[in-house]
Amino acid sequence: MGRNVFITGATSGIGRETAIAFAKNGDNLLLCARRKDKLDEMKQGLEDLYKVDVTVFELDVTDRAAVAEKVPAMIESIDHVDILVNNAGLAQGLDAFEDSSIDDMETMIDTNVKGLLYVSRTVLPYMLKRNIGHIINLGSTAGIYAYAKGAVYCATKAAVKTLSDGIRIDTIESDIKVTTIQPGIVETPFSEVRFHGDKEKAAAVYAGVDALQPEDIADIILFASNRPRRVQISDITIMANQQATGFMIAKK
Ligand code: NDP
Ligand code: 8X3
Repeated sequence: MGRNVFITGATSGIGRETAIAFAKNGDNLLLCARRKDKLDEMKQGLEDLYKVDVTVFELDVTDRAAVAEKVPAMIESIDHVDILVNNAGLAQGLDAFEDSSIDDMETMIDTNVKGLLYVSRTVLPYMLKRNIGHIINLGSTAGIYAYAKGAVYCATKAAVKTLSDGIRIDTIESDIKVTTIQPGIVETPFSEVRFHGDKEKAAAVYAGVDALQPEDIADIILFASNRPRRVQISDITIMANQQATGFMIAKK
């Protein structure tokens, strides 16, 4: 029988490809994001193709009250969650700290840190009740190596890594696993979101780089989830072949 996999931010990029990878593996999905039309399309496509159960719901992870109201109801409707992939996240702006928009800073902190906390804090008690579960958090090489003009984004991803470690410590007596996935440059709509819709600026980020593709990361997330019960992968860092640290990339 397939596992129940809850993925946040499933409408695009890494989250979308991760949903596809788990569906291909025969797992059932609980998917959320803000764009309900895209979720509905995914539900239909994945159920038709892979004959798995796909439940979708609109959720803004920064909305604490909505997380508290909707997530328990959705979990109870599918019985339980085996795996939570905290993928919803974004960067906003690429500016020197002194020029950065405080609104952008708050959006990154609210989404990447507080949103992940709201969802994890709600899901974890359900996992603890069954003494089994796996939380997989999307960190980034940006959380390991700060880069110019990315101080707040990098800080949010460093926080993801530290939160994962802290939750792993606090659940040590149970069979809960916690994994941080730390990708380098992955070609997704991430940069278009970062540059507030400026497609030209976004395309320049990936020009001359054989960037990671979202399905590369999805494969690795699926691998981490498929280890025997005794095996807990704490962190995986994945870079493009042309990449050496967070922003050190040899462009061709
Ligand atoms: P995308 O922009 O393609 O996808 C981001 C996803 O997050 C979308 O599905 C979006 O859905 C969702 N999302 C954003 N804000 C919210 C919110 N408030 N509530 C619910 N869902 C939300 O980017 P990526 O796939 O590249 O990014 C996915 C994760 O991977 C992020 O955490 C990112 O930081 C991380 N990452 C990305 C890397 C890259 O180079 N691309 C490298 C390392 C890590 P919707 O708009 O429908 O809500
Ligand atoms: C997102 C990718 O290149 O901004 O984590 O570090 S990057």
